[in-house]
Amino acid sequence: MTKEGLLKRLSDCVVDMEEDLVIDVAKEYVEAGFDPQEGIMDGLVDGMKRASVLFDEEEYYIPELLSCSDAMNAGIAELQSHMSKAAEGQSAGKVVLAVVHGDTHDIGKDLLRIMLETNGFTVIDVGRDVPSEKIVDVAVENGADIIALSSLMTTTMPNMKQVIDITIDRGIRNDFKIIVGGAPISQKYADSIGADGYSSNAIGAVNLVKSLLGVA
Ligand code: B12
Repeated sequence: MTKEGLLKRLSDCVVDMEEDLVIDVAKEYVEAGFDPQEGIMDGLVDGMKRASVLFDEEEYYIPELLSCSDAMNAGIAELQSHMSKAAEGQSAGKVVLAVVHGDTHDIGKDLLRIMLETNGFTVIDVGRDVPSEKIVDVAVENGADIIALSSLMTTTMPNMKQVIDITIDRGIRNDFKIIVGGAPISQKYADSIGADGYSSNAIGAVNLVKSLLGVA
């Protein structure tokens, strides 16, 4: 089967909630010699995006979405096992990653972690629904280079600004580069809250972190 055909099957497995079949298709995809990272982004994540549209159209509800994300995660685990992590002690930089307070959407965050780790960054994943003070505390404790914030809801977006404001109040704003992302976020919004960068997707986020840290 062609690469496009296999990517479409990976995407379909997520939409159709095929948690077992997705593993077989993922194996077939890597055995055919195709890039696992592309399999994640152009196959599995594409499926999650299609599922999101069905949710918006009220064809899928929360239980279906959760089954789709289970299928996506099963596929990611299989593809990730074929992606090499950078050797220990060779970290390209330290990223503290969190979904902001009030928000439990962590699918995008988890993807970001995988992409950053496979590109040689050390990621301290603080989780989802994390109080702003805690995110800053963890960044300070770990001497982070980057704070990466995710928000999927318009109601929780202001908590990104809250994190930035805490670093300003504590006089440590220049100790970190702060980047933001998530479906409702835009470059304009990132600029308006004084963030150092924004990207609409996980691969763009890796390039953003690389450019902010001057890593080739
Ligand atoms: C899946 C989903 C869920 C799942 C979440 C499962 C999980 N563990 O994450 C479940 C079913 C549990 C859920 C629950 C809820 N959800 Co919901 N959910 C979604 C949905 C359909 C898809 C989100 C998703 O996972 N996308 C796929 C991932 C891969 O994309 P992503 O997260 O955007 O991440 C990518 C980029 O944005 C970027 N990125 C992400 N973070 C970052 C960070 C940085 C630094 C950078 C650079 C880039 C970056 O890279 C990622 C990979 O490419 C969205 C609709 C949508 N269109 O987004 C609604 C949506 C976000 N949910 C919504 C709502 C309202 C809720 C609920 C309140 C319940 C409800 N009534 O539906 C609860 C929220 C509870 C809470 N307090 O958090 C609304 C939010 C509306 C708003 N106010 O803005 C949305 C928009 C649906 C809608 N149209 O109404 N949800």
